[in-house]
Amino acid sequence: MKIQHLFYFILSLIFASSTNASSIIIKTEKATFKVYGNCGMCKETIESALKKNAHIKKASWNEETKMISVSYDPQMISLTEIHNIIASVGYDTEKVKGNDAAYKKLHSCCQYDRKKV
Ligand SMILES: [Cu+2]
Repeated sequence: MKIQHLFYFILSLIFASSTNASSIIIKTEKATFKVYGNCGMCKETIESALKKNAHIKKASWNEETKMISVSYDPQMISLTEIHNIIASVGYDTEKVKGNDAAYKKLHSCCQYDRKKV
């Protein structure tokens, strides 16, 4: 009898958690910020680095304005982490300085003018 009770208890737990899970709406947050770069190749490098992350739904960098628009799941990834991904492939964002080694490996046309620190 006790085992049966336990069974129903577990069953109700599973039910409760699954209904809970389905009620969580996946929220997508949007952000736009500056990323320093030059050309279409930069665009490709920046966007493909971001798109490798499953929690970033959209990434689009504008060559003229140097602004990137991202859509992401804020419960899974923070905006700071997004800045860090871009920095890791060699690009400066308005918040995070790009990785120097990665910057040096960029194609010469992609080695945008950096602010002298
Ligand atoms: Cu480039």
